[in-house]
Amino acid sequence: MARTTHSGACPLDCPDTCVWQLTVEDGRAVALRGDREHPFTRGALCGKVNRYLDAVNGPDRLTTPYLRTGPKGVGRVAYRPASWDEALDRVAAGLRTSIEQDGPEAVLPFYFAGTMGLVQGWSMGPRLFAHLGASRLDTTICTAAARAATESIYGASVGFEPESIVDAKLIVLWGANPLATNLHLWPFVQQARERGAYLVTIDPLRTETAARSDEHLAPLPGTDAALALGLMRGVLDAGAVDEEWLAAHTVGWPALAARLAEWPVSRAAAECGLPVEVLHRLAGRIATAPPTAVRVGLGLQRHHGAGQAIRAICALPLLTGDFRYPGGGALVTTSGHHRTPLGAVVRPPDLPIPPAREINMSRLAAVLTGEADPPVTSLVVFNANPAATVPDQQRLRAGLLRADLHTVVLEQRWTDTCDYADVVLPATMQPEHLDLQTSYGHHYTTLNLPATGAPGAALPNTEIFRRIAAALGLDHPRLRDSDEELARQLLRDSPVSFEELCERTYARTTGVEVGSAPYAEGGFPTPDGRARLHDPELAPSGVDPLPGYTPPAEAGDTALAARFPLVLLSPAGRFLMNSTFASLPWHLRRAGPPRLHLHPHDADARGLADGDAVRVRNDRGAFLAAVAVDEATRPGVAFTYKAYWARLSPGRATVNAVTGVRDTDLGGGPTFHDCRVEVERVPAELLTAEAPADGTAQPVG
Ligand SMILES: Nc1nc2c(c(=O)[nH]1)N[C@H]1C(S)=C(S)[C@@H](COP(=O)(O)OP(=O)(O)OC[C@H]3O[C@@H](n4cnc5c(=O)[nH]c(N)nc54)[C@H](O)[C@@H]3O)O[C@H]1N2
Ligand SMILES: Nc1nc2c(c(=O)[nH]1)N[C@H]1C(S)=C(S)[C@@H](COP(=O)(O)OP(=O)(O)OC[C@H]3O[C@@H](n4cnc5c(=O)[nH]c(N)nc54)[C@H](O)[C@@H]3O)O[C@H]1N2
Ligand code: SF4
Ligand SMILES: [Mo]
Repeated sequence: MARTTHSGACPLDCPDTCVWQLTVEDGRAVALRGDREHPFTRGALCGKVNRYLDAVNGPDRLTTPYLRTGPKGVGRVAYRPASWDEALDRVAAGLRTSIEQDGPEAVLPFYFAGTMGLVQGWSMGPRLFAHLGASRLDTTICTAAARAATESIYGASVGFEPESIVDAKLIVLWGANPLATNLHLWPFVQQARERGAYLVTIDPLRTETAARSDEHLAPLPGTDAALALGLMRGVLDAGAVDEEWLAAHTVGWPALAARLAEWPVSRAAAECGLPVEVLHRLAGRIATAPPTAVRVGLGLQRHHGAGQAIRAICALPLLTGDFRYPGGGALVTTSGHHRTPLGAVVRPPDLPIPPAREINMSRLAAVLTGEADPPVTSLVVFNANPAATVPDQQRLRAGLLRADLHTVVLEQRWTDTCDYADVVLPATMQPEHLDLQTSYGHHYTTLNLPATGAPGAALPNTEIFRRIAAALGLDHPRLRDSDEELARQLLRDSPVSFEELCERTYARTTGVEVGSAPYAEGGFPTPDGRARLHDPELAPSGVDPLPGYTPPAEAGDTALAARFPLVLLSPAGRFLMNSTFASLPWHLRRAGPPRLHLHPHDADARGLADGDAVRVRNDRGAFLAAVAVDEATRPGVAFTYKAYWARLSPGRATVNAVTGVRDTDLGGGPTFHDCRVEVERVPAELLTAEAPADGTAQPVG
């Protein structure tokens, strides 16, 4: 039996970007394990990716194109298999009709990080649509507020070197749950604790991470900016501001100091629902125990005030000059350290690119139901499953059902979104294609070479886009670049070459060394190298140039609270990865069915007990779940995990049936957690009722 081992990268939307070893036997992927040498992977993958081959070898892989023959929204019964030629003709005809009738901006590519691979995800697809003059996608769904906020204050999404967190004396995990979502950071955190570091987690929920911390602060959702302003004031009152470092390496400290006069610790404590002593104690620790490492998660930026919250949190360690030390400062993502020339790869100088409008992906439900003018009449979805993952699901569904909307979906398996497609095209998975990855949680670049063939007629996204270009009669050479050529273009500014990566798989590529303090002497990626505590460039867009407090929008709406008393959070759970694994039996079994976690106080007030079936609703829609009564949350705050599929959920709706389309104060990000609901008991049978096999059941809303 021919048995070979291939190193590659986990493609999922996770800050860890693990390097793995894949064993292939007779052309089939048979085993997967974490690379033992990689400094961040350290020999282990997470639980959900230990079972990644369930997804690769699953009987539900798409192996041929499909064309719709029946109504939209009823499921796979409305489709028939087709050849690539026939499918590509249909794709090209749909795109041509949109362009002829409403201009190229009527075409919208919709994609995100189903694969973090820069080749399959972010190169050829966006390039083709840019050349067509299609609407450009503003890819806001995950980190837009954090990106805008860190670009404002630090010049880019940069921060302390994550492996150096071992040198921190105080670690603050702020709106982050690494035991579920950034697992490989945890051993470094533990190492710091063995050396005496104190660990504080700030999260409205008592997550597995919060439970294993030395201290857990549970603020009211969406109030982090107030908390950060209060902590800054506490640090100032303690006389711990490093005036010299601030004067040398930041701008705007006098203005921010004046702002802090408005933020006595007691005001901040009242705003975020925490005892004032708790804030004093944490400010005292920050004042006296350098270095402090503030690892900021992405959960807290899914509130309306996210941009200001991230700016305020990122300002905090500047005040104490903590960036002077290895492992000191703040870190939201490492993305800004990786200098990939993505713009030039998507829009190469020799390829004509017409100007085009930009469309915010988080607003898709509104865009498809009237917000866009000219309307979007062609939607091409890849690396995303919007029917499950974007807010305002019912309205989105109405948009996707539009008879005049031509939808093409590139997928590995039949997702919720495929149910609304005119054409479904089968795509390859990571062991079957070439890709190149940086990371948003560490400093390494990884090459993933194909290790097996593809099932049936599945093709890499890149090849599908090259064929769509040809079907449209476009013959510019840049639309024929091979995957290897795209990888070489992406590595243009990298210290490592394609050949070296073929040998070594991964390399540290950012120039920031482990154990270093990259901003000890300033040198932030702003024009003058100084961090911006005051940013006048924000004023024209109506944003306060100083870090301030934008209260939650829906969660802070007291009138609405009378009808919808519960604030609902929907963060990531351990066993699913967005919606990617939510149709696989092992993963679904481990994750369990959708549950609504309620504090005993809120459960009692409604006469609800553990296991009861409830409808969770607001004016936008509803989903069904079983109640879990536990003290992981505070009264008035409920939570459920994101990422289930509507088609496989009771009532055919997910949590995104209740989340709304509303932008963050900065960056145009989504506000999934800024959401109010009420719950009511429904008959238990509703949770187990089988959806009709033909998919004709309507959502619960
Ligand atoms: N297992 C697993 N891992 C994942 C994912 C997954 O689905 N499953 N998703 C991946 C993706 S796409 C992303 S973006 C990352 C996200 O990973 P994280 O950055 O960890 O983000 P979330 O899980 O969304 O939220 C983290 C925590 O923020 C808390 N939170 C919510 N609101 C607030 C608030 O107002 N203030 C504070 N302080 N905390 C708040 C939540 O309760 C949650 O525990 O994880 C990636 N990794
Ligand atoms: N309520 C609520 N909703 C949320 C969030 C939340 O916190 N709460 N989090 C949001 C966040 S942070 C994110 S990042 C989004 C994620 O939302 P999406 O970007 O829609 O992510 P996934 O659900 O994982 O969908 C990715 C799809 O890409 C497909 N895919 C993977 N690789 C390839 C490939 O190579 N080719 C093709 N053609 N397809 C591929 C997978 O099969 C999968 O179906 O969800 C958001 N939705
Ligand atoms: S999902 Fe994250 S932790 Fe799991 S294997 Fe992939 S990169 Fe590693
Ligand atoms: Mo995300």
